[in-house]
Formats: sequence, structure tokens, C-alpha cells
Amino acid sequence: MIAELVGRLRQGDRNALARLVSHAARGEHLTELQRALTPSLTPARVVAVTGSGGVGKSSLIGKLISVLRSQNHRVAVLACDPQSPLSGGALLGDRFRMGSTTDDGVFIRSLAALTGHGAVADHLDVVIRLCEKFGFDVVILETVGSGQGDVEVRNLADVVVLLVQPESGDDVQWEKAGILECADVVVVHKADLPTAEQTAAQVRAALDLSPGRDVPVLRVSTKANQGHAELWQAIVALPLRRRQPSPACMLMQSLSDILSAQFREKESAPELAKLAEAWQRGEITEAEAVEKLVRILLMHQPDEPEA
Ligand SMILES: Nc1nc2c(ncn2[C@@H]2O[C@H](COP(=O)(O)OP(=O)(O)OP(=O)(O)O)[C@@H](O)[C@H]2O)c(=O)[nH]1
Ligand SMILES: [Mg+2]
Repeated sequence: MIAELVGRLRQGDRNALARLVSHAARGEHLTELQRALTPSLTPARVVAVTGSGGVGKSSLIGKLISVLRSQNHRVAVLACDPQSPLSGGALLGDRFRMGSTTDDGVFIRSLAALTGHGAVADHLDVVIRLCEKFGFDVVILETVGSGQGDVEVRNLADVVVLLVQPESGDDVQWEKAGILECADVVVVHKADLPTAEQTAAQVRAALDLSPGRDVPVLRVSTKANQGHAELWQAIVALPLRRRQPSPACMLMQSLSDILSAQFREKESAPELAKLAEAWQRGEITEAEAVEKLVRILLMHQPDEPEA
């Protein structure tokens, strides 16, 4: 069932995506999912947006979606929520703030973060890969509003964007808690408020205390619709942190992609198809798959002159 759903997901079936995300979020069929979700040739850029409750994460993400859509990116937003999304309130609230959308290039989903796994929902890694397989090239994670430095978020995301707001000027909690350490970009959000520049200066001063790090500090106002395009520019200027697929994986991925087109007519096609399927199901390793691939190709080559 999972393999079939993943097949439909790859064809762009949103219903399959929604069902698979629900399974993954509930921790169901994880082994099958892990097997079916071979690494992507074109990994999505995963951006975590973190910051304390009410700093404006959802609102800012809503505007960021518009910027990304105007550049033809396809965007999935995974909003981690301390409550069960089934309770409804937070989910609807977030959707509202992010702007309701019937746009095919956007997917917004709230996920429960129940078991104290830091600031993100359980099995978020699998959900991210589902979005990637579906074809979203940007995945935005809204963390639970703790804003605490969180290893899990750093492992999942390519870029961590930390939001702080001008009112926090006095007790500078972000500084004390060391949460600046985890940020790749710091946004002083609600920059329409009077003390935004002062807060930005405080953040820069705090960042200067850890030399060798070049963390951009930007002022953004969602209310005044300012700074979102510049924020995206700063994000894409950063290197992708997550691991790229191995060369063997890329080879096998291309093989399974070109199989149907190139080899359909040839004698070796069924063998190659079986091989690609076995690899996709995780029954053989990449190294074994590549070895078998070479054997099959060598075996068939002399007998198959071009038509
Ligand atoms: N002044 C000002 N207020 C803003 C801005 N952006 C958002 N807000 C307000 O900030 C409040 C919180 O916004 P949210 O987007 O829900 O914040 P959040 O960080 O997602 O909140 P949680 O998900 O509950 O942690 C709302 O009342 C917004 O209207 C801004 O640029 N300027
Ligand atoms: Mg929110």
C-alpha cells in the first residue's frame, strides 16, 4: 500500500501526499516509507523559521510564500504545533495568517509536536522527504515557539532563520539563552516598531562576540510588507548544509528515471526494471545495485545493435 501511495506521490497526486504525511506524522509504516523514499537527485532547500511565541513566524512565512511563488518555487510549509492538529484552532489560525491558498504550488500542513522532541514534530525528517519527492523545492519548517537552540532543527534544516522582535530589547532573552548560536540568519521582525534598529544593533553586538561567524541580521516587517525578498536572497546565499546524495545513489536514481524511456524496447528492460525496483524498495544497497547494473549492461550490449 505504501509503495503504491509513494508511486502516486511521485506522479504529483496531492491526495497521496496528504495521506502519506498523515501516516508518517503518526509514526505508521516508517520502515516501508524509509525504503520507498530514496534520496532525491534534487534535494529541496529546507528552511527552519524559529523564534519565541508571537514573534510572527506564521505571518512572515505567509509573505515569504508570495516571494517564492513569484520566483516559481514550489513551497511546502510544515508548521509544528504543540497541540494535536486535530484540535483545529492553531491549524486554522496558522492557515489564516499564511493566507488561504488554492495554489497547487503550495502545501501547508500543521503537525503535532507532542513528545518533547524539542521544537519540531515527530518523524519530521520523513515528512520533509515526502514533500521533496512530491516536487517541492523549498520546505519551510515553523518550529514550536520556544526559540531555544535546537539540535534537531539544525539537523533537519539547511538554514535556520531566527526571529526576534523589538520588544525583547530589555531582557534580551535570545542572548542569554545562547540561541543566536544556532541561527544562520537573524531577522529583527516587526521592524515597523520603533526600537527595531536598536534591537538589530544589539543582535549584531552579540554576534560579534563569536568571531568567525558571518550571520546576516535583517530587519523585516510583515505588517509593512518589507524585507521578505531580501530575506530570501540572504537564505539562498548560504550553502546547503544537509548531505547531498552519493554518486552511486545519483547513478541509480538516473537509471530508474530513464529506464522507461530508454530501455523499454530492449531485452534487458525487465531485468533493469526489476533491479531499479529492488533498489527503490531498499532490498539491495546502492553498491550492489550498481554492480548488478554494470553486469546486465555488459551482458546485453553485444547482442543489441542500435535499431
Ligand atoms: N507590528 C507588527 N506585528 C506583526 C508583524 N507580523 C506579525 N505581527 C503580529 O504578531 C502576532 C503574532 O503573529 P504570528 O504570525 O501568529 O506569530 P507566531 O510566531 O507564528 O506565533 P506562534 O505560532 O504562536 O508561536 C499577530 O498578532 C500578528 O498580527 C509585523 O511585521 N509587525
Ligand atoms: Mg505560528
